[in-house]
Amino acid sequence: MNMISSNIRSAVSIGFFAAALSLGPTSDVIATEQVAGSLKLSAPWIRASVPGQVNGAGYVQIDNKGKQRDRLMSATTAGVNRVELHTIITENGVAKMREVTGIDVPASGSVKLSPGGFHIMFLGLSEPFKAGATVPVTLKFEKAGEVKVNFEIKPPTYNPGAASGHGSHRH
Ligand SMILES: [Cu+2]
Repeated sequence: MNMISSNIRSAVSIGFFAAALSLGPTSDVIATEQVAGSLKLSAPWIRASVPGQVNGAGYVQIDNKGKQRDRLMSATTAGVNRVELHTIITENGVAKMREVTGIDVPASGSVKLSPGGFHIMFLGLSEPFKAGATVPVTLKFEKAGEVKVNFEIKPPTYNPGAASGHGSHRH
């Protein structure tokens, strides 16, 4: 019986990686933008793990065309112990991560999850995040409900905030 259950477990795990690999060639098409109700989710990405790293962070731009505020309540994905929503605060010159209960998306406005601020925290990775793969994440919003988003894994050196001035765009 032990042998059977261990065979099943490895079959599931191989299936997971085959699915992840098959998304690779089309990831540019599916990962750039997604609309859910009045929300638009753009450029979802996760920083690739460096050796020894067991946690990871995900980022995405969320625009709200609606007249009502929405709120990101939680996120889930396979292959991690726990997913939390975090922000970064600075106390006495030291940046620290803090869990938040939700991230508001203002009416007719936007919120950008980005390095140095709000992020989706993946805790206890069963496998490292490898650049070039995608991670399917389900985001749960108060009003828009559940939205499945494919996060693209970018190299550890990727930092879109440093390379362009688009981060300051606001409405
Ligand atoms: Cu964090």
